[in-house]
Amino acid sequence: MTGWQEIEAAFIKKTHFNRKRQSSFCFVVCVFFIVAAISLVLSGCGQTDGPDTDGKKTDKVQITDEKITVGLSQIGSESDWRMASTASVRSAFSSAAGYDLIFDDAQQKQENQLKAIREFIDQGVDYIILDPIVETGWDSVLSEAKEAGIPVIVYDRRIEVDDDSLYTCWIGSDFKLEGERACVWLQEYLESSGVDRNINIVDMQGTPGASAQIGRTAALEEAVMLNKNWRIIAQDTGDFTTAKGKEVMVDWLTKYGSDINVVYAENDNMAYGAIEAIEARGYKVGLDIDNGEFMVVSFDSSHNGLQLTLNGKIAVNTECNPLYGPRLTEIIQTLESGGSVEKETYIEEEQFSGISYIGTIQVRNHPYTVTHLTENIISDRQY
Ligand code: GYE
Repeated sequence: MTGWQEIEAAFIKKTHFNRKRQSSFCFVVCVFFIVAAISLVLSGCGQTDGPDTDGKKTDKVQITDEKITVGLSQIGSESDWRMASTASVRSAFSSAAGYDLIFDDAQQKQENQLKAIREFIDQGVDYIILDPIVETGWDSVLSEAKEAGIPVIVYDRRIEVDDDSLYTCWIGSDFKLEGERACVWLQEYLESSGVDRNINIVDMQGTPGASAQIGRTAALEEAVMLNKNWRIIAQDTGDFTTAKGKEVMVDWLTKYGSDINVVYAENDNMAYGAIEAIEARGYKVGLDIDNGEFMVVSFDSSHNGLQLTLNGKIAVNTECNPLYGPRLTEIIQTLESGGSVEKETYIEEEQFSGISYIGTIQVRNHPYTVTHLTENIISDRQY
């Protein structure tokens, strides 16, 4: 250890609240070097570097001692859902609300998320917030965060780690339940409209290994085991994007054509891509499977997704709520005031359809309302 490192080690104990003291120490060191006119240190203290290396985008933020510094690792900007989620966290973690938010967009790459988290640790942020692209591969980096005494809050998608103490809490959706609700609705619809035939389903999956993909796919696979005339004839990832969704659909149309009855799109953006591809081939999307229409089932319930649901191009849309900003600031405020938070919190979500006669469905012995969509519902929504 160098002399400075020894003094610093004595000065800092590795607890979260001592991160502030670490910043103070850094400030003292900076003042010393300013007086000594060492320009390298002058430029390196008190500011995040925000490099645009590897195409990664990190905000440049002036870290201050008065505010709570939050490093947030966002997955990317692949979908309407993601954009709404980003807008929500950016507005909740505003400077006016007392936060210095360092927002990093990982552009759909886990390696960028790992890099961002390591930068947050180096910068000595007060909290790390992570929406993990996939569930696995976080043990080492989160051990480093724990070692540095920085609490980690995980939201939306989940992580799978050997040691649960590597993160403070998780808040997000029950993705499997979302899928189950979609499948039970489909079952009810087919029964009530007297469709009695083999149902060929194509499963357009989200990013492989993402909780939203794992849960929604698992629900469909289970439903297919229970409904003897359902078959999954193809399964591939559209990576939660419109462009890839379209690409995958084009491929399936070439292979299976009008044999496809249901497109189970694991998010709205892929549903948009699928619908574009189906219509471009001259097929119709809608609810009339018996007359050759392709039924599209989707998730998220974003504005555009709901508009398509109202128009009958998406048969049922199971909501996934992206408005995490206020939920996350509430967690941080609780922790700041010394309170404790639940380790896991599931958020409540809705389900929408353009048809009115399936008002309630039973899933896991629990009644869930299916909201009959109207223009007003769509225009009143925040995302
Ligand atoms: O459904 C999809 C997005 O993780 C719940 O990711 C989120 C999913 C959402 O890209 O649109």
